[in-house]
Amino acid sequence: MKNGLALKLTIYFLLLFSFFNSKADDGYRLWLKYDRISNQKVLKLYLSQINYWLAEGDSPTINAAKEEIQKGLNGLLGRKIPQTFTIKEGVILLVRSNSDFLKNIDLSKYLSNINNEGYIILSTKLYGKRTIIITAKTDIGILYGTFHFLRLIQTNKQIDNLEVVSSPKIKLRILNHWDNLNRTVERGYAGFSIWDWHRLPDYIDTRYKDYARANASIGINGTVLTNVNANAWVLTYDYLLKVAALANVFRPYGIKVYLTARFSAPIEIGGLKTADPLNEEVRLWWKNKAKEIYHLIPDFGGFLVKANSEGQPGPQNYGRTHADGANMLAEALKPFGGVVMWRAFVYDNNIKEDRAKQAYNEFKPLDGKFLDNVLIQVKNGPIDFQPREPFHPLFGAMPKTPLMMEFQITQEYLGQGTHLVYLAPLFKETLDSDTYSKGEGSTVAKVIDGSLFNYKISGMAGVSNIGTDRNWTGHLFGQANWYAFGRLAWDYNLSSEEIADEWIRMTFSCDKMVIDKIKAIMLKSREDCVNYMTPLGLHHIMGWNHHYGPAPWIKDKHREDWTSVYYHRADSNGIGFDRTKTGSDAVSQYFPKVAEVFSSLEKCPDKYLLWFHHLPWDYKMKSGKTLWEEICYHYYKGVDGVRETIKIWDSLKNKIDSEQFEHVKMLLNIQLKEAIWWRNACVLYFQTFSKRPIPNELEKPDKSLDYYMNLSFPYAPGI
Ligand code: BDP
Repeated sequence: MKNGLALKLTIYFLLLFSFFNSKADDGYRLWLKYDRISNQKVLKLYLSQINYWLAEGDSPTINAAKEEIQKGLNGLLGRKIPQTFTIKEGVILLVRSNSDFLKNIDLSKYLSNINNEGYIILSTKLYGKRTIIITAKTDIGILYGTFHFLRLIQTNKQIDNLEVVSSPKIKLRILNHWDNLNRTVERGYAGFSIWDWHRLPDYIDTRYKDYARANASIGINGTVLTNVNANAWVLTYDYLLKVAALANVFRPYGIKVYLTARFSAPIEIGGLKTADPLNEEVRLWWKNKAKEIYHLIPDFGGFLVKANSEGQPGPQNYGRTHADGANMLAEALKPFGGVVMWRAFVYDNNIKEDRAKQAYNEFKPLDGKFLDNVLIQVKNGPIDFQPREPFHPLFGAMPKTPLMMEFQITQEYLGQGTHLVYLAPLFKETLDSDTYSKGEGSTVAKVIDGSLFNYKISGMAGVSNIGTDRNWTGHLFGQANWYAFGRLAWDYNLSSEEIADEWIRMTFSCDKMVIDKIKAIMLKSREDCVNYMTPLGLHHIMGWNHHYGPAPWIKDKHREDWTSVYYHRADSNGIGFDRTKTGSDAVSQYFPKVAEVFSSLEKCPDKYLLWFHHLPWDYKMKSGKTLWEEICYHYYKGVDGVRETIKIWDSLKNKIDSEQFEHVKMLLNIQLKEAIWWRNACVLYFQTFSKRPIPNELEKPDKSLDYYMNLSFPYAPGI
């Protein structure tokens, strides 16, 4: 009888265990899972090293750090790690650098290397007891240090010899949500906006705090809540109350809120007849608006503005310059410490000039004309977040105006919600590019961190990929791009590989085999995507308006600069956009050293070839192949890359969480279908000009060009 009961119980527990085991991970917890460490050796070691935690102070930020360290340690170590109030053996100590606990140790050599957001983590002895000190000049520094320390445990790193000194290289590390007030998200592929405007300010979704935790864990310290294609309504009192409620949740986590300012707001919600930035009434309206905002949100970050671009209103509607517009807003925010992030993403189809040149032409002459709380926010490349672009020529060209970076985390042009594309290599490619603006080594990173030209403020923005999907980003690997953006904004010297390594360990497993395989997939994924979409410098050949899928045939639309033929310029002679002296001469916007490389057929890297040159189909490439063959091989290589990814992924079955595995597996199958679609559509289309065969050894497209040209997607997401 007894045995029978024992057997039944065993079976019951086994079933229960397997249920929980297969119930699996829905991705909500992002990289902050804090599951018990599975490697018993590592776990035992930590348990022998960590006995207590002690945190001094009780500001909201310190309380957040306390909550995090408690949650993190208890979860990761699978045991309650108690709080203590005195130094004991094996304590994790969270205190300000001027704490009495630290009065006997000399921190000066560390402190001089960190700013107000930086932190120090040291394994040492205090009063003869083994202690790990997490310290900073400020509470937010302590919170950042706490997240760093937890990351070390999550990623199974040694903690007995720590000497971490870390400080963000860039001041404003900001997400840009392209979220509309009706909760749709422009170019969003992960559901609706997480800002529940209707139920705010009274209803505080638990997501808001988890959002703040996730961002703080990677050092993001600002968020623009609303779309750059702005709605003035967010500046009305009722909405500002809602914004204030969000700001209250984010504040302990060091995150400031910003809003997009619609330039015509004084007319739309202020009842004025004009929005002319030199009109006194208009100026006063913005000043009063700023006062109202700061009354509700004392640490409001400022405004992000898209003006005179793609139909948005702006100062040029009144014959004024971008500087007039930006300075008016800057003046209103100035007394309260706010900034204006004015976007350089401007181009006009009525101007008969290569779109790639227009931002530079507009902004370069305004260098030095902006107030000191204005940053110019520049997209990484001169066109628009394409799978690959050379760096924007404005970087390095405005020594007297702080330029900040705008990256796109949401994958508008890189497979949207279904393609696994790890973006750190794309971000790094831009940041590491040498502008030569002050001689060799004048990288884009050094322009935007302010070090090259002594900018007083510096910033990096990432267009968010976050939505209401349970796992936040739709594709699980979208989380890696959010993560990578934050890590690089903190420290652009981290390599794509290091960042991937951290994220994989926290998301999947610390098992070496798993890490190696997933890392291999991630690190090649962006190049695979470039290959099956826009190899060799091709760009802007995607679907009309929704930008979903290939459509190199787009032409004869109301705006030439939104067509594909404008960019690839394929004809019977060849393909590519001549941006050298014989063409649009966009190369001349770069510093001579760079211009020389991009202009020269010998020196121009293959990856930018058709961005800068129009070349005959039989042009001899460095590989010995003709240009036509090379284009074909790249498209096929891209598809093969996805096939290889699927093979690697399949080998992870039963090695990682089953829900994660299946989720990614299904998406990879979509990615493969779409990669083939891109390849076939583009190769068949360009073949109508090249009139040359697809090389024999390559599989032939199984559908006709007509088939691809007739596909339509009226309900594609993200518009
Ligand atoms: C393009 C998007 C469009 C944005 C625009 C922008 O297609 O939805 O509004 O950029 O950045 O990439 O303003």
